[in-house]
Amino acid sequence: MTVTSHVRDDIGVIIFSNPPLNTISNTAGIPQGIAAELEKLGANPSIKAIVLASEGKTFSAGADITEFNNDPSEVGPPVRALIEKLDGARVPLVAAIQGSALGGGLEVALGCDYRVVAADARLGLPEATLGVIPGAGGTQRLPRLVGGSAAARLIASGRIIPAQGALNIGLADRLASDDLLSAAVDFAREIAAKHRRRSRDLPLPGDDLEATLAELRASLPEDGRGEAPSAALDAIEHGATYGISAGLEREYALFDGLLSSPVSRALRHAFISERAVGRVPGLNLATEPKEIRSVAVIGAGTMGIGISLAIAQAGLKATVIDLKPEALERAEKQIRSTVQRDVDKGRLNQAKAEELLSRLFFGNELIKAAGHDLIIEAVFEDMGVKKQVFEQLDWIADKGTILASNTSTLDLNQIAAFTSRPHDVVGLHFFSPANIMKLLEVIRGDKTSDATLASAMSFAKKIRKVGVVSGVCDGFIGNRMFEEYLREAYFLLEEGALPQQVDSAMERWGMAMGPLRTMDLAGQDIGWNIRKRRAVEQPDRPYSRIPDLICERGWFGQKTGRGYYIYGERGAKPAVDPEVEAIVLEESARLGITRREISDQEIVERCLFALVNEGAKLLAEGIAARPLDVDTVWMNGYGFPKFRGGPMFYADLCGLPDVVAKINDFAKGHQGWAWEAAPLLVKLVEEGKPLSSLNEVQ
Ligand code: 3H9
Repeated sequence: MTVTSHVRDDIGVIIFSNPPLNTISNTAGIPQGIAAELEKLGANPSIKAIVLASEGKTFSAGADITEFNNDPSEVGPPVRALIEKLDGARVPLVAAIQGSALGGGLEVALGCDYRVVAADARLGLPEATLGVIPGAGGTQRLPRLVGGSAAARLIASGRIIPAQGALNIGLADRLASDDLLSAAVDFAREIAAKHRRRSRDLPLPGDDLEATLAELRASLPEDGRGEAPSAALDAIEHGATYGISAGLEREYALFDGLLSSPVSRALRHAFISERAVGRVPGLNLATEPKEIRSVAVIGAGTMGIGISLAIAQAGLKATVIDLKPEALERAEKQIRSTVQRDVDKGRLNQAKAEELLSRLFFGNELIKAAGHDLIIEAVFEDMGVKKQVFEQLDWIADKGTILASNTSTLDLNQIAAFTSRPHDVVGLHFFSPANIMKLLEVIRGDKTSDATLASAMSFAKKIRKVGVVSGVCDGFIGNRMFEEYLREAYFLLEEGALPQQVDSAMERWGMAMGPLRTMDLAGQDIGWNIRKRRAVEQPDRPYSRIPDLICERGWFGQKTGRGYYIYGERGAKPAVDPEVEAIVLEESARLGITRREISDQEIVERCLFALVNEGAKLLAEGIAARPLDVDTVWMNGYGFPKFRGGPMFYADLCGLPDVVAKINDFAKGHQGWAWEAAPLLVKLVEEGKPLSSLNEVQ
């Protein structure tokens, strides 16, 4: 990191640099460094104004969130002291903003009198998305610049606005047409003769703040998600009522308190983990990924269509290949109608839609897969079918082409062995709808080379997915855990709960969708097929008959209008099905179970600890490298709430000794055979360590 200054005639220029994103890091001494240069320039009487700029593509991503676990009394004070220094400067200050100016970065810019922005600038106070509030004056200064209502909306949502939007609301003062620093220096010269215009001295514009605060408060979720936005609104209101000094004091206290809240810790863990999954343990960092420009997707079913769309949306070319012309025709129609829906909803303009469609090609012979950098197989989930495809791809594909399978359950090592180049084979397990879901499990086979894995991870990033590496096992990380979660949900039904109770308990806890509703959405026939296969492969493994009893009636969920619930018009709330209730009650009776009241807490603990226990087994087997990989899979592919941080993070929060004690209790209850504390959990408890201690393993 460096902070330097120089003088351009009568204008001082401070430039700070802390790659890659110029965080206002305390440990790197950024606030202290800027303050020192400010003092130096301030002492020069010939200087009439000062420009504050940074090096690189982004002005500043804000405070360094990796420092938030430090003592709260050390987090806020350095940047607050810097802003006080900016307030006390003798001459007007101009911030020159390129790329992002977020959080503490924007707060430093708000400590300047004016802001000149480059066309690519994005400004915002997204702290609430990390479970905290702006803690260096943002809740007080932004309202004075743009009005209380506009500021409250921006801060509560964490919304980021582009340069022109910032200009429109008075957050920015000038848009630089090309050289940002020269434009900022010119601007500084224009305003040099004026008095200072500190944002803290501006009168709060009169607007409908009270009504806006009431509206926003009413819209906040009642669970942990509402905590930070609600605190931000309090700080804004306090400053509007009692003046800026009181407002700042309130803001600082709220920020400091939120730093250690479980919600903020979880959201920070989610943010950091989503990025850390890209650093794959054991993968040689020097491995150059292969550049992927065009992709062939084999299979024009639901997955093939979604994958092709995701690729084209990211600006790459995709060729959908299917031997059945009618399947291709259907795929093309569906792709066009999905893109048209985006145009109709204003998410895409017509020109961009045409461009996107022009990147999609269709072919009805496998030979059309030749010449692409990557081939993704998305055909029927059957080893025989996969064998045929991969044997042919082996002679069709150019040397060095990456061969990927979208299998969700089959053995990737076996698939790789159908080719003469298993080192080029990798799994790319997309989640449906593949053009929307963020998660991509990248499956590393026993023989997958580092170059193939690095290329697959780089491809994931390119198509804007969160790629998480998983080893080979039935179900990989996500579905293997999902099966345990679901199994426990069925056992709860046998014992006394009803589908709507299990789903509501999990949804109230924060899951985007309860387990049974999820099965209705995914299509129950898929799970049924897997259970049939399991019954042959693992005949001794008992499981609940309830889902089979539903499937036998042809009730596969939403697609058949009936599953655990009855589905009416699209968008209508699914109705409870008395016949499903009768099936559940009959099954309990058949098993000789006297049904009992089951609390929401028990439902949540049994379902979640089933996840935790299986996650720990995956870690011990090396299928998942770190707990943060497991958490990222669940938060990006299974609707696990980010404000809970993923199952493994949540287990640490509950305390591993308590989790293991509960698991041991469950082992004494109904279907207790399904519970045996994972040896890794037991070992960590004995050693007094949390799961997070395994995140440091590289
Ligand atoms: C705050 O400011 C509080 C103040 O109000 C109060 C102070 C008292 N800190 O996302 P990328 C890392 S709260 C630490 O892939 P992009 C990131 O983990 C903060 N590290 O880049 C990754 O590390 P690695 C408010 C950070 O170009 C690397 O940088 N600010 C931070 O796709 C590259 O990140 C925010 O909420 C950070 N603040 O996107 C903004 N930011 O390579 C958070 C990033 O080791 N940041 N890293 O895995 C972002 O939204 C995006 O990073 C940004 C760039 C859009 C800026």
